[in-house]
Amino acid sequence: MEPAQCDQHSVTNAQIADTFDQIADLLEFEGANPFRIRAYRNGSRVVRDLTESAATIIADPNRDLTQLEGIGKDLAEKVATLVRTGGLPMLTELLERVPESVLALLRIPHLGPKKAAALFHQLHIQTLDQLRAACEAGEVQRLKGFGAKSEQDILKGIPQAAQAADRLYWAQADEIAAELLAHMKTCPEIHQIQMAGSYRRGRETVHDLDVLVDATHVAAVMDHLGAFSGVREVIVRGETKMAVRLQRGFQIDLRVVPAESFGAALQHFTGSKAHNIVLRGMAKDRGLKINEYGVFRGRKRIAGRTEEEVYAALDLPWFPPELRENREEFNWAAKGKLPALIELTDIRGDLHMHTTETDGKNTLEEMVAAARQRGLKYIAITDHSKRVTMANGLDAKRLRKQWKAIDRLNQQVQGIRVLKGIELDILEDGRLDLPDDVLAEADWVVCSIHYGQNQPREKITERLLGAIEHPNTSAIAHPTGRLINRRQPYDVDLEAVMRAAAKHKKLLELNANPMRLDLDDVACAAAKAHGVYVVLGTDAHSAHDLDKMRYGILQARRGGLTKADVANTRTWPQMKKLIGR
Ligand code: DGT
Ligand code: CA
Ligand code: CA
Ligand code: ZN
Repeated sequence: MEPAQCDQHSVTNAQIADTFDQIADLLEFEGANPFRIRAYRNGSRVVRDLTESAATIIADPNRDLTQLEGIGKDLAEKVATLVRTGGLPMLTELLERVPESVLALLRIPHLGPKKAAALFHQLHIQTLDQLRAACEAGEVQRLKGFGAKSEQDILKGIPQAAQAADRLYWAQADEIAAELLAHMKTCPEIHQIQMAGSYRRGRETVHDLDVLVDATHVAAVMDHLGAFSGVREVIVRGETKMAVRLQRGFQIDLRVVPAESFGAALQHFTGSKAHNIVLRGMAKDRGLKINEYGVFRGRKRIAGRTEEEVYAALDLPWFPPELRENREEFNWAAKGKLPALIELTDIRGDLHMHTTETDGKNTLEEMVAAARQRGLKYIAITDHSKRVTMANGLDAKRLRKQWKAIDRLNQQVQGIRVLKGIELDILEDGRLDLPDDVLAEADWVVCSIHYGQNQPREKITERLLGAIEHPNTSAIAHPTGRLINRRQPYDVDLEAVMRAAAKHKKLLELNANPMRLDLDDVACAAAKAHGVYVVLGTDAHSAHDLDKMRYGILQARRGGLTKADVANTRTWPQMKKLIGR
């Protein structure tokens, strides 16, 4: 078979967006004009969110990318060059001045582009390892603008930056996986194809994609992978195994297996390692052997074609991949009680979203229409309260005005109920950001800590407990404040928070934003054990952000949550009862 032609349409929107992001990063490192940097970041978002391919729009003589908001003449030309040639001279020039590896320095918390540039130009630091060595040798604190304290902070931030360079958000991996699958499916030699690894298990970050193919004509499949437009280099190509690197270093591992081993290989390469170790032990106990080729008694393969058959050979049920972490899954299986994990279609309402009144991109009316279109039965509008000045947070007067608009809207729209809500800041001193009489009028009050995140554990915990004990609150948003790959959770006694939430019938959020996913999977399981219901919210800042619910669903499933464990699978009246309102 011929490898896929590299025609005009092979550069995807995500690749264009990634290129713009990379340019923005490099420009930022060089200290370029902030407006110019922002133009690339905006352009990246616009292209990424397009529902049709940019290449298609360019190919159409009657259309023009500059018709899109956020895409000017300059960016439109760059997209055209990318589509035409697959590359961009501007990026090549930037990379001649600044090696790509220095961008890792920008991922260190609080190390802005200026300081990163100083490290690069004055100490010739290009990698995180070199930076660590320089910190340990005390060279960094001698630079102008740095001190002993900032040297310590940098040293502390290096592991997080290293992880960020190494692991993509699941949502980013998903974008790549979708493009890769679409490409691979055009290869007629492939009988079955599946993603395995941490991606299939729905982990919040993914190091590499493990792709499994059932085919007999191995070379054709490998040629086809090599022709994927994102591929930058082939790392290895063997008999059945191939690994390629994409732009920005992300790796894809391909394995080609025969049909009789496909299920065994899928099981094996889905992992996790810890889950597989237990399986090997169970096989041994039964006088069997399990590996990526099948389950064997002596030399005889007794299973391997499907995962179901592989697990059944060990008297086990098929495990949803999200549960395969060797936490509770084997205990549940032994009791015959695997939980029926929650699914996206179980969700009836979304209780965390913003509008143009604060930092959202779409109006109240647009958010309601988008929610309705997605089949949601109720939503809460939860714009920021006034403490969040950066987002133009609402005071009592503006909030009441918004609620009036919601009352009017509820009389006009059919099929969806709009709740009067607020994302209420828990202030640094523990007080709530709006007066009690306002909160008493709300349908839904979700409380957040946005400021004072560096306070000591007792103080943070006390602030959250205060919010939970308040009679007019409903839930705690993103309860640990972490940003995956960027910011550690604040120091909080989650046990105490969960006990209080159970006692006062308050909910804890699982924020579905792929950078938050807060509570995480382990904390979701703990909440359930404490008898606390979890509420899933997208924290949407635009209409299409409402689609992020599925990321939260994955994390909830990893936490072993069922439909019943998640509050907003209920109708709003049922849910109100649940929280005793
Ligand atoms: P990642 O890629 O770090 O996000 O996590 P995984 O779980 O995808 O890890 P990966 O890509 O190294 O391996 C995929 C699966 O293959 C893993 O979950 C278990 C299985 N596996 C089989 N043999 C080995 C082995 O020798 N080493 C590792 N690391 N995994 C193995
Ligand atoms: Ca992997
Ligand atoms: Ca791998
Ligand atoms: Zn929010």
